[in-house]
Amino acid sequence: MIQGFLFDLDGVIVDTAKYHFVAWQRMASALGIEFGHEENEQLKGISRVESLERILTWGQLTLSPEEKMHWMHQKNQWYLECIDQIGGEETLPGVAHFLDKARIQGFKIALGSASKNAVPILERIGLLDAFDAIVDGTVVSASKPNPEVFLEGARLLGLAPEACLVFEDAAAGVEAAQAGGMACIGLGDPQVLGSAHRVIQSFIEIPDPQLLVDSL
Ligand code: B16
Ligand code: MG
Repeated sequence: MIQGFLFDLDGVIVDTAKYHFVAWQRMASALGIEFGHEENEQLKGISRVESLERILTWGQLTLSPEEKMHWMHQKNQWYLECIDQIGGEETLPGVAHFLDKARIQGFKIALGSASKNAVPILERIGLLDAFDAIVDGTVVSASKPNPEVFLEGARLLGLAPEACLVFEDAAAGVEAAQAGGMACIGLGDPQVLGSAHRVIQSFIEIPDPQLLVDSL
């Protein structure tokens, strides 16, 4: 019986992928590496350090540990410049309503994101208080598809993994949920998220959390 929800952040609660794109592209261009939307897609749900490693591999570039630290810091500064502008209007459709209703219906709610910027982003969009627990890139080190981020979320909610339902927009995140023994709702392209229990385009399709759980 599902008693709790674990939410990914980027692509589920707010579309920050477009800002990661701006910042990674700026870095890639400075390093002479081509970086387009196709590459950005492959970084969804992937940690900052792992994302940098992938971009360097694509560009066949080797950097020292100090240079890598420098570029990760620089990329994050550019990303934060974008994030500084966001507000509640950037929350994806139907999410705030779903979170409200889930709380009223007695579900426990945690965040399970790879981002180290999760708390300031939730503050900016006014949803920090909607979560009973936050597990983010400052807490866990293993990148999805490792299930650590979701297992820690379930633990903090005091629930068994099988009592949790994950919401994810990235293939690596769906894999992480399944590796942790949790059911998963995918948000986005069914071709990419086909192994999820169900794939939706937005929370508008599932306005009632209890009905969703009963339908699984
Ligand atoms: P940061 P999620 C992920 O968020 C993003 O999808 C991914 O593109 C990003 O590299 C990662 O967070 C780390 O973000 O640089 O802010 O620590 O989808 O797991 O909520
Ligand atoms: Mg995501």
